[in-house]
Amino acid sequence: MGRNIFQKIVESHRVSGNPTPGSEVGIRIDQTLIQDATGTMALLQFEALGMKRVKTGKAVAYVDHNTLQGGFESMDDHLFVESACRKFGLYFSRAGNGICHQVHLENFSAPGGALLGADSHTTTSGGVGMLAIGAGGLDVAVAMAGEPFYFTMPRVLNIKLEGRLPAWSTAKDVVLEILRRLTVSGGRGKVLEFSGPGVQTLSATGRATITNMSIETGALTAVFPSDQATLAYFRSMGRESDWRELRADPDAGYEEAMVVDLGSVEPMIAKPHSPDNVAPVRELAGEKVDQVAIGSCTNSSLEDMLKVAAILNGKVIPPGMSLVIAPGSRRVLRQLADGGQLGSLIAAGARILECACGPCIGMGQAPRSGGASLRTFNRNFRGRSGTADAKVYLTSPETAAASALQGRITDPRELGEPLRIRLPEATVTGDSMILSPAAEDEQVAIARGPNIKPLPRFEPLPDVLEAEVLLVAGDNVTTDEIMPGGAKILPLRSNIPAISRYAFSRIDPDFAARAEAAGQGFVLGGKNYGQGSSREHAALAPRYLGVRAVIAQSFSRIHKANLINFGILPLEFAEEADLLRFAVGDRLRLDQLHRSLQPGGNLMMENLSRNFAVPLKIDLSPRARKILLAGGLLALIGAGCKDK
Ligand code: MIC
Ligand code: SF4
Repeated sequence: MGRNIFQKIVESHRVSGNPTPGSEVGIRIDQTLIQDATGTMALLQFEALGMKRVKTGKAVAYVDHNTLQGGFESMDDHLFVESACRKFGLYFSRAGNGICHQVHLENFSAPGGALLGADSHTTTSGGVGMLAIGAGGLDVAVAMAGEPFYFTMPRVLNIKLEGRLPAWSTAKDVVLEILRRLTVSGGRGKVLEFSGPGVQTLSATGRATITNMSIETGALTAVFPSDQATLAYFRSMGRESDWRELRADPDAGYEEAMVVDLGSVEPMIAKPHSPDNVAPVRELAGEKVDQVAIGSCTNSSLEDMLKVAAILNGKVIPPGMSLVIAPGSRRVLRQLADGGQLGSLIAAGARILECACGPCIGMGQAPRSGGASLRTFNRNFRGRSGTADAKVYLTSPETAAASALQGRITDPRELGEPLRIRLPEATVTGDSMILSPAAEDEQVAIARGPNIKPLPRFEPLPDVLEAEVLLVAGDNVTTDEIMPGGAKILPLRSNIPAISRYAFSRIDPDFAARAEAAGQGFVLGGKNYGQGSSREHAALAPRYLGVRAVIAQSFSRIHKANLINFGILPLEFAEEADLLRFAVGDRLRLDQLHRSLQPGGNLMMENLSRNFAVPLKIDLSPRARKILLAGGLLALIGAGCKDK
């Protein structure tokens, strides 16, 4: 039987393991990506590994998350990242140059290559046929050191695209439809691989919108073939020589299949507060919105911006509406300026934001209290916008622009005649905002501001853990709830003692104080615990506060790997319903952990307060068990970090 695209790339990069679903494999990584919110830690970890230079083909760091610079912390961090890049051999994309995924797609993506990024939406480059995976910063630091990346081989879900999108339906509507069907956990343990005649009707950046947001299903990643549309994109970026064709064999096999008829995809919208709460836009048409935000790594390509400009051209937004637009990269912004479309956006009343993540991660533009904000982004988790009671909706740029003009949720089909935009064959090239590293023999001093605190070190796993339940959480807890972002907290990413004060603060503002008073403790959760971002701070900060185990009904992939990397035991209830038998304050005991973590070992969790015990599931690879016993990955590797 022939091979699918995922199998082909894994096969050409595999260094260990058996490539069958459920087995752990290790792959060689060609490129890495970090950004300023995850990258300071990743670079500190890289340094702690004792490395002198990165060993991956291309390693890039982007400044795109912490660009508000409301205090000294962020700029200090940026100078740290810039100097560390020069020293260790990474390319450095300067603040304002754009969102990591958009800029990476434009400048570095390579069909058939393997990219590991310290950001969950690294999957964006899957749109051009790359195996692009999001991971915690430590996994990326280890990959930069030339080590393989390990993951459990997923099942490949073939999404066959038939037909052609009708006027006003977009790639964003396709991925919203996929989320409607799969939900935020339906992609767990899977890779989404796209095929079928509909593929060729989608542009490369449209495909990247789909692979970007596919991560919201919980999938490992998503990948498209690399074909003539991909070639056209690489040509327009002046990178034709980086293109190569990549397709599944005609007789390729897949573990699962789904068909999406593009012809029947309507404009869709994700309602508050989850990306899978999807309905057709027409069902919500007429609902008032106060704010429209266009941009983010999902929808900020030149194609998206040209469509928005065409809709807004010659019109003005109504009073009471705040419209903000952040092009994904400086290249896109310049193109809009050169082509005159920026003028249309400005004249329509749009507030043009810096090319950065901005409102997507709560860095400014928080909606009004109780307000409704319609965004072209990928996540609408409660409170992520910065306003706890705001309602955030996710749509395509077309729906967003139409709604901005009406001040109400508007089905773009009401605009009548289909849009006609012309994409230039070549875009501006020569990215002076990406700095090359220094020569290997050049002396570079690393700039270290006072916000950058040493990495904490954690002790090996004891044989017995006895502590109280600090929190009982529900299903689909997001890393935004475990370790929030936003203008106040995000600048503390290089300072674990300071950021740990905010762990779980959205769920329970007293969590940090209670955990500290208890000395150590357990967190209990429902299904898909830790969905969303790759931020390892959602493991690092709880561990710093003394959380030693999370016992949940199931975990999201990246968060589970981060828990392991920082020595927090991720355990599952053998009987899901047992979760209901525990409450905050119960004293629990896990005995003979060292023996339980041996192959075939089992584990009971005693509730000393209520006098019963329940069986737990240990779903961990031999490698993960070793890391946990050592007290985390850095401890296992013996990296030299300072004591906590
Ligand atoms: C996000 O969209 O939540 C982020 C901010 O980009 C994160 C990374 C981070 O927390 O720094 C992600 O998606 O991994
Ligand atoms: Fe930035 Fe938002 Fe994309 Fe995360 S999802 S990388 S915060 S634009």
